[in-house]
Amino acid sequence: PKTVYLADYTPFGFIVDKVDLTFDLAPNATRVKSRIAFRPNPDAKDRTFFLHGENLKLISARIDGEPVNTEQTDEGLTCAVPDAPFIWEAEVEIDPANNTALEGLYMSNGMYCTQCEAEGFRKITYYPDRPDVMATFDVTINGPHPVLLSNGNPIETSEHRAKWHDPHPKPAYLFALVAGDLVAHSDSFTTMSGKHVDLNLYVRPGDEGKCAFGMEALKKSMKWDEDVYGREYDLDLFNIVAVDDFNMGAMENKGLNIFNSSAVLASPETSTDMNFERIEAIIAHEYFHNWTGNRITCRDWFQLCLKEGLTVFRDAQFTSDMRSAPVKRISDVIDLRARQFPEDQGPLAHPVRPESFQEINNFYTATVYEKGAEVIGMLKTLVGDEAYYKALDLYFTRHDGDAATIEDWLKVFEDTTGRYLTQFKRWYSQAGTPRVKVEESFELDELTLTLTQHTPPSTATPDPKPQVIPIALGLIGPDGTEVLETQTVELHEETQIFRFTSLEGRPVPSILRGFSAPVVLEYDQSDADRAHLLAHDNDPFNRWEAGRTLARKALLGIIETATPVDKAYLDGLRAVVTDDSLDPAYRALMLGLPSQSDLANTLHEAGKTPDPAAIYDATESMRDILASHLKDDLHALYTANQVTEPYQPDAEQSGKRALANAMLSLITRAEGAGLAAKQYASADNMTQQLAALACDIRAGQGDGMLARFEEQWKDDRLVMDKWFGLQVMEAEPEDAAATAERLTKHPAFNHKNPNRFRAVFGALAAHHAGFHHASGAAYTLLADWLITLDPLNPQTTARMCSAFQTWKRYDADRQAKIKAELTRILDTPDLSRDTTEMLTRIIG
Ligand code: BAL
Ligand code: ZN
Repeated sequence: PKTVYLADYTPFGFIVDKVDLTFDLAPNATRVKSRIAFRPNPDAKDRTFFLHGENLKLISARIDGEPVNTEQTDEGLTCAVPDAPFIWEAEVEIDPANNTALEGLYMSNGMYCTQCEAEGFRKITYYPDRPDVMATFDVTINGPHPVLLSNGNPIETSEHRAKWHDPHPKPAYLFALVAGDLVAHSDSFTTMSGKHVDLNLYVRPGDEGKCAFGMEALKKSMKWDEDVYGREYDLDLFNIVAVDDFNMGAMENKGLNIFNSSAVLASPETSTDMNFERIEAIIAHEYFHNWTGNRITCRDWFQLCLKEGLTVFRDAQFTSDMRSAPVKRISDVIDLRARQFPEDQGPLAHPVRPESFQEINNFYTATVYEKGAEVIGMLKTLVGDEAYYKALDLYFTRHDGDAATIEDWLKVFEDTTGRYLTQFKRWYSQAGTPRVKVEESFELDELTLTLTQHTPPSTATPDPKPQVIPIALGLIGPDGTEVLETQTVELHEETQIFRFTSLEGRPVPSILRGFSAPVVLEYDQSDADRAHLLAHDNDPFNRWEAGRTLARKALLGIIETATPVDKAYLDGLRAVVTDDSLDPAYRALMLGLPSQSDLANTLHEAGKTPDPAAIYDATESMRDILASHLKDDLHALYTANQVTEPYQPDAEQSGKRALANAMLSLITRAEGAGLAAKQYASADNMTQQLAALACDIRAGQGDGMLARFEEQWKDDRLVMDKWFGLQVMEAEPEDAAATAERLTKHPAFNHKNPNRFRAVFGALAAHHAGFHHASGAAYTLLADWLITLDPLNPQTTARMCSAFQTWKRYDADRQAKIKAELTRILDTPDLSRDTTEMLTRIIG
């Protein structure tokens, strides 16, 4: 496959002023007529007229009304064009019913829908399918469907025909079309300047009852973006459509967002509290793209983080405002460490702004999204809130309507603050997670902290240079009071020394508060100091972090030397968990243990070979120890955190349910599944029902309850995804692969549906001890299914390959088994570009 380089960017030779599209829908033979106004681009040197196009049957092509001869390849076509403005007209035929890749125009349960980001539009018609080509679109849809939607505002709707006009110039990746037998949940929003906007959430008949929460989330997002960023919506209409077959979570098409049904449909009976929170965040994310992504888009796909990092950062701010800021921050860091750190520290490492790719779909990664958002957070910390919002205002004013770059983005900050961001820019250009070593000394009344940064080299960045790292820190005195409020020091040299004087007695440093930078802190703080922070740190993130670090040490002690868990840690944890002045959601987070994959990584970094079975056993015994240490509190906390009011998916109630369910899990360990059965029987919401089912399976009681659950929910595809996933997640390690294999034979398993495929195989990959069971059965099973799925859906196949990205952590036998499977997949004839690129990088 061909590699594309950032350095090779050149503008397209033509400007597109206007696009007219007409669709005559038919499942196997949809006709797409395009009429596109081109003119030479004065800023471009190269005037090659190349239009992308894939899997298209060309029926006719004309320029200024005259038929033209074209030269076609698998990737597009060229032809001779006038050296003056001209009209290109083409008619192509496509086959949406057989489009299992879910890119371009495809069908899902009888409905037509599109996914064009990043390069799907070229599967709909011939076009310069690149984000810097922006044009206004008029779209006519002919088809026998009650609902016919496209971007922008409707200008004509009659039976079997609709015409849409989108006045905002946009790149083709934001094009969308939906046609089907759908019902709308409708509402409206009045913008800050008094403009009325119609809002519709379109779903399949039967799903009407699952729309209210998403609609409220949309209205809250619209209001929040006005209040916090001064951004107003710009069309008369905002439509969202839910679709069952979708590769991603959702897509921000202009005025017509298309959502994976799992990312929008919600009801208390069928969705967990976590589902509700995720839906609220994704709705916000896609809505926020209207300004950060659509009005200001990316010049080329290397700039993807320009819209994604910023929009993730904005949705995180939104969730923090709607819910609990500390809980959101801790959850995001858990997620970052689980998904982004392994990527940044393994063979798939790439900068937040990559410099080359073969298949751009492989770069919708945790690095571009989540590390991209962390970079924005650091920038905001470094320049301060006021300058941040001033810079954002300038960004919106200066670049509205542009296809912009990271250089444009940083320039608005430089112009606003007068500060050079040359070194800061390394966060965009260097791969790898920086490590910051902390050395501490105290003499008389002075504390000295020596901070040293080091980023391990990678293939993507063989010679990393020091970065600008904002380190928020505070000091906690011997009596537990804060003696230095949070201040942010900037580490930009390799080593810097920071001194704090006039201290009465040695304080305990609380470093990297709020996780102020996405780095690994190498700080050999004593257990006593960490216990002090667990008891007293007034930075909620670092208080949690102290507990987390102690838990990690305790687990490693069990794994490596069978060391009994330190009672001081258990007492400290108990004090936090039983402290009713603390948010229950926070206390539930405190009880969470570092993941088994995280422990494997810690051992690997220490030069040891992780044994997944030993890690699993240690985690299990740690949970038994927690159950035993907290045994006098479990029932009281379970009871105290029962919600008696009607179900609400808000932060307060979901926090209580999280803590009560953490208690239920420990109670089940100590006493068997009796209370779980009781909770299951009385649950009126999915959060409690599913938690009870998980406890029941873990206690080995699963079959009766699982069968009842299946009987109750067999017609609800989103709930059945949970049923599939949970069985794999809760399987004993030696049974995980067999459980997944058994589930693939279930009549409701459908590998063509990404949600169902991920329910089973995402769960298998996440089951550390099950996936890495010494038999290698899970490796073989996953490889078999990746080979099966690749010709149908390369994008979902390639993403799932990342299950193997940490393979070099493990012993020689496991490595050999994995390598054999990766090679077997790579040897498959006609393997997609997506999967080939991923596996080649992973094998290294
Ligand atoms: N742009 C792809 C989906 C998302 O990040 O919103
Ligand atoms: Zn996004």
